[in-house]
Amino acid sequence: MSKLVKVLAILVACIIAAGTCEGLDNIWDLEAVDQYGIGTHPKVNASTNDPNNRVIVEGIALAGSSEILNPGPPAGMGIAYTLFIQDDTSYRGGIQAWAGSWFYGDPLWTSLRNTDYINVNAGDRVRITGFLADAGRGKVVINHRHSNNPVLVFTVEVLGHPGLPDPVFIPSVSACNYFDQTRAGGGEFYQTRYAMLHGLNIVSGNWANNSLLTVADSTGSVGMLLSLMGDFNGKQPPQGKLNVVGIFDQEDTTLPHTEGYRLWVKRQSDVALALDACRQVRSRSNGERVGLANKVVSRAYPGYFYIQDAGRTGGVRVVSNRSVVPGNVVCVQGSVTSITNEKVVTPTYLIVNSGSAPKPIGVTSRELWRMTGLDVRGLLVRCVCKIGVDQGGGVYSLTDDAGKTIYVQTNGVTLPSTGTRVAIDAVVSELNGTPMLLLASGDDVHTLE
Ligand SMILES: [Ca+2]
Repeated sequence: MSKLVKVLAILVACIIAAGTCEGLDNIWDLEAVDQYGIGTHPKVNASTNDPNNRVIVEGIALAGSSEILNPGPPAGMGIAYTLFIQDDTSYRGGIQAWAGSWFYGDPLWTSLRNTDYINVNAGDRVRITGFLADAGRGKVVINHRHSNNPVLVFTVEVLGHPGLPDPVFIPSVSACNYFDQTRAGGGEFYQTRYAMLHGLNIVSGNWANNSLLTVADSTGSVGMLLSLMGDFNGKQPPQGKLNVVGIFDQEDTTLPHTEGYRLWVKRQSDVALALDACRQVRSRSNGERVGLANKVVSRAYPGYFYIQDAGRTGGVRVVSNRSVVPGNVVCVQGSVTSITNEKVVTPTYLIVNSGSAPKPIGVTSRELWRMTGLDVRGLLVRCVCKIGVDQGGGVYSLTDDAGKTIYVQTNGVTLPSTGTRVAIDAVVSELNGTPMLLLASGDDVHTLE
């Protein structure tokens, strides 16, 4: 579903729910900061004697209530409940809610875990009602003001389960590791949003649960916090640069609160090997997790599409039912699998942005058979050839001026009659070592004579 359709759907849902959205606070507005990174919204640290100072926010939980901190019950030191929710009606805004069990003790904590600080799954749409605070760590949160007063308890309700949002792609570390009070960019823009960074090296820190590492690319460094409740212990990160998805967060306990940005990573499977080029997927093992950034969709087919490097050096198949069109710019994190010996990527995370449709590279059957040293597999090509004969299963043979036979999978497109000279635009795949053009549309068959 496109962002616009999503927004419209939510608006319609609000209207149907007759006023449910009325009185909702805008998360982005609640997170406004001054030059010191201190929350400026009037309800930040406002008197809890006035129930009207409560805020009501709705958004998508970016992690389950047991994925970041251990919420118990029972109560105990370090047993805490936290949620990060992201606004799903705009491209910006997220807020954290937090409660510490040791302020309550049992049986109150156990009771509250059933009534207010309830279990939530990642991807749940939730509503949180409570008081707003700036706890002096660089962000405005909903919490209980570190009190056991029942009036200050915030309430979490689950409204549905639309699933996790696509992460936002942060183009470089330098785009997120600085403070900008206006929030036009920098850490404040990305704070409490689901985000992807690509091409990170580990500078320092241990690979373990609850460990804060420093990671960097050529533009700068930033924190990366491995979740206390993650599965990092005893594992190693991929050997090479990293592609990572997590919750963008800030923890800066000293004034000004303008540093301490970090990506809070939930689990090992959200960390992948960052690849530069699509063709590098071919040398990875099945099951390995890889990430590719800013690749261009060449053609889309039922159930999959191809992406290629902007410089047209190679391409790879992405197995997905997501609606994409040629020219979409894609960032993907997923696992490597094989389909008839072709290495493909099945995404866990997929980010789709707009762009310009790529032009095909002209080839002959010599390039398609890799007789010239060029490797055009996975790329959008144009091949001038004559239509051959039906091989069954939607496959036709083709011959070109270089004389070699190649094949095209028509995918339901009706070809001109045998012997017709055509230029075919298609992505190059292969079947059992034989070059196979994958036709996406009748518009890609140009009759020449
Ligand atoms: Ca902040």
